[in-house]
Amino acid sequence: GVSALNGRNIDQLVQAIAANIDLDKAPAQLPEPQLLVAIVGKRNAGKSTLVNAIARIYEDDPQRVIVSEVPGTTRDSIDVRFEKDGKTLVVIDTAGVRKKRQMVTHDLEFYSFHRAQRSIRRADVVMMLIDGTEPLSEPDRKLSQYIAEQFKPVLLVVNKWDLSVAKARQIRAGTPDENISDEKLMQEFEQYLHTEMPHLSFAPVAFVTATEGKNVQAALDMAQHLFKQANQRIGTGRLNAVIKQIFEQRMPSTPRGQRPKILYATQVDVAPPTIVLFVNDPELFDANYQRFIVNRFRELLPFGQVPIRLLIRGRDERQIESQRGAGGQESQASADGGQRPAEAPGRPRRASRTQRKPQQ
Ligand SMILES: Nc1nc2c(ncn2[C@@H]2O[C@H](COP(=O)(O)OP(=O)(O)OP(=O)(O)O)[C@@H](O)[C@H]2O)c(=O)[nH]1
Ligand SMILES: [Mg+2]
Repeated sequence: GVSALNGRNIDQLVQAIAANIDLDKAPAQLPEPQLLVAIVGKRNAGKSTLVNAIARIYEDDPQRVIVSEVPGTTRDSIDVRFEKDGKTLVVIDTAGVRKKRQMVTHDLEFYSFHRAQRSIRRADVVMMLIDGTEPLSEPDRKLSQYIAEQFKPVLLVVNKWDLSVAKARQIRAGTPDENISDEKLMQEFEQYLHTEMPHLSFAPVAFVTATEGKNVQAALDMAQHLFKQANQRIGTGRLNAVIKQIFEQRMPSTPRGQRPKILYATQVDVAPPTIVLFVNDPELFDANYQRFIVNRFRELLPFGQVPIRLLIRGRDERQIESQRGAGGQESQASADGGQRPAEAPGRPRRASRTQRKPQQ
């Protein structure tokens, strides 16, 4: 017997424990999550229903699957962890963002948006859930704006597609359009989203019915694909060939006598793909021209559906660039024109995140 009170046989116990523990085999910590998907959207869009649909996909897998709920870092966000084939998917179910007029006080509205912002910052890929039965509203616009500012890969997920299609056909009852096809309705909705949220015009759109799990697997595959896209590296040779082509197609318009010149381009980071353009005079490359470059990059480089960060630097800043982010003037443009992200590019990051590789 062992008695803690008088120390009887404690040494034997310690030996027995030591003999049974091989510290080399013990996991030092939980494995790093491979893909973190934030599900955000306005209230009642179907976020939790989608998370449950994802869980059903993973549970139906004949192979061993672990589904566990881990309380999120904020009170009302939940990290749900899935594992399959040694790969980990963490889905953050975020509390819905409400309209201001639904708020009891202004503070509550602020906190629901604040929690969504936090989930977006943590995510590798954002699934922005849109209620297909309603027009876009203020929470959608605020969320989309923030996602763009953070340069996050985003999939626009139109949910409740079952209801949306039924409603659209009902409205058209008695008109030649009453049997409008699913494809046509999707095209119309996609067009509507990209017109209303031009800063996310590059984002792919998925149409799902979360309650039936319909098209949910395809949405997950797309999220995975966006993650890979955002983590690609383009060699300097290829990049400079592309930038030459773009510059030859169109040069920035400048006052007479000033000659804009591009010295060279190089990709300095992934997620978001970050491209530095060294030029003779950054003043000659305005936001409009930067937007043009980013859009052409999206056509000519394999970054078609993800945000791209462009930095313009002068020739004297080349030294600085070798110690990324150490200073220097920089300008940047996203698709909708030069919004600055909340954090400076080249900010120090946790090593674990930079080293993460996209999974297969
Ligand atoms: N017909 C239909 N109903 C849906 C679908 N997805 C969700 N719903 C319903 O929409 C309602 C809201 O779903 P939730 O999953 O709770 O929405 P949520 O976004 O998590 O809501 P909050 O967390 O409060 O922001 C529920 O009644 C769901 O059954 C869908 O694809 N089709
Ligand atoms: Mg919910």
